[in-house]
Amino acid sequence: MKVRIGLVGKPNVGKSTFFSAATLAQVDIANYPFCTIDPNVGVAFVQARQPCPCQALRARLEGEGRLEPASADDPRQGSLCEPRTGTCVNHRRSVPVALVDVAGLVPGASEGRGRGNAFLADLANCDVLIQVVDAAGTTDEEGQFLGAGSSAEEAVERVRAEVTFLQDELDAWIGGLLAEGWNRGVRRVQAEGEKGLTSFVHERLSGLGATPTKVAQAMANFRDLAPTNQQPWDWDSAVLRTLGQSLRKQLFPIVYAANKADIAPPTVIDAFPELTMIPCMADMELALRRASGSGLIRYRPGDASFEIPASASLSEAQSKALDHMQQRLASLGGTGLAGLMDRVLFAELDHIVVYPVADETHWVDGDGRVLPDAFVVPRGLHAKALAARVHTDLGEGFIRGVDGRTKRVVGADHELSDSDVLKIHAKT
Ligand SMILES: Nc1nc2c(ncn2[C@@H]2O[C@H](COP(=O)(O)OP(=O)(O)O)[C@@H](O)[C@H]2O)c(=O)[nH]1
Ligand SMILES: [Mg+2]
Repeated sequence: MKVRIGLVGKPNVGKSTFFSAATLAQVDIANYPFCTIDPNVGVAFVQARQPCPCQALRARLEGEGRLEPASADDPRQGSLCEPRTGTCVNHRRSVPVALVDVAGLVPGASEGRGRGNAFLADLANCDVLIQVVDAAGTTDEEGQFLGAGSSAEEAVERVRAEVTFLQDELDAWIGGLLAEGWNRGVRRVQAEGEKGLTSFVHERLSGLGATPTKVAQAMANFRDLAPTNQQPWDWDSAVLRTLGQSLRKQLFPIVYAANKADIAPPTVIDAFPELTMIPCMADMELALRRASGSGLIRYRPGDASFEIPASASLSEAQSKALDHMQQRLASLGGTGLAGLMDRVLFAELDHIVVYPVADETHWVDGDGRVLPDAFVVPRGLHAKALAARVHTDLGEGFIRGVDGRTKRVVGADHELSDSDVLKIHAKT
């Protein structure tokens, strides 16, 4: 159950550039069965917010005199863990998420135009969306280039149109699914009351990732937004639209990548205080990762600068280009991509990273591998639910857990916190 992030937006905003940059790291595809199916699905790595537990492990081992401090030239800068996927350097652990380049946002997609149903099917599988918008306003509604030089007001209006456009498509899609069975839903309300309505909505939208919790939350928000004494069978289309919007916000939270920030009027971002919108430079991230991959520069995603190794022999043109990039990068405090992915995973989805182990003392798996797995899960996930994610048998046979840091025994409904290490005892 990997988190799936959908990249969506009108044509030519930079989705594919963003996707290439974010998924450039070489991964062993065999570990990620979901990427072999579709070239538009890739793996992106996001840095965990808390230090990897291998930091605490190192401190303990050094304190007990069982390990020498890391040497100054240690390429892993002290990290001890052996991640099965992702990396850990200086106790900064990266975790994999699935990223999907969802092309085909065109007017009327919800009615089957363009890639229509294929577009919606791609979206339905995503936990959260990143809408890439053209913050520079260089393209029209269909993504046709208008030429550079649009004013700040024009750029804001174009971005607003992009934002509204996706929301409207999603609302129309959800609204359509609800309307299709509304009469049946209404009969269930007459028979079972509010509970009937909630379970009807859940059934209609389960293909979109609706869960009872999300539907209940959406219903509560809807009741606040559209207080009405009318019975559901009397709700007019405006009330139903509000219901659809509340559901959309739960099912498809959207974070905005204000791309092409390098050529965008800086005030565009300020025009959308109600949205989570982050300036991005996808093509620069792609260029930096490629340059770093070929050894030309030293750059870590998320950094606001890069280094040029003393040994590099650069042409004058290359030096100039790199200087220019260095300035752009400094002015924005980075390309924005790493910060955006962090926001999506840890703020918008409110996920945490937890480390199941087979041994609560040494934090190893059955083969003696140190902290091999980092699971990205919703905050507060119960110990038993984590066990089930590790392996169905562990979930079914769950007896108890042991918190690897405190050594306390924890029960099935113990709520996990960020960076927890958990040993699971189960009947086999
Ligand atoms: N100025 C600028 N151009 C960009 C940026 N990111 C992408 N582009 C350009 O935008 C155009 C469309 O990019 P593409 O990724 O194909 O867009 P898609 O149709 O949304 O997948 C290409 O010419 C990219 O080089 C950026 O951050 N700044
Ligand atoms: Mg594309």
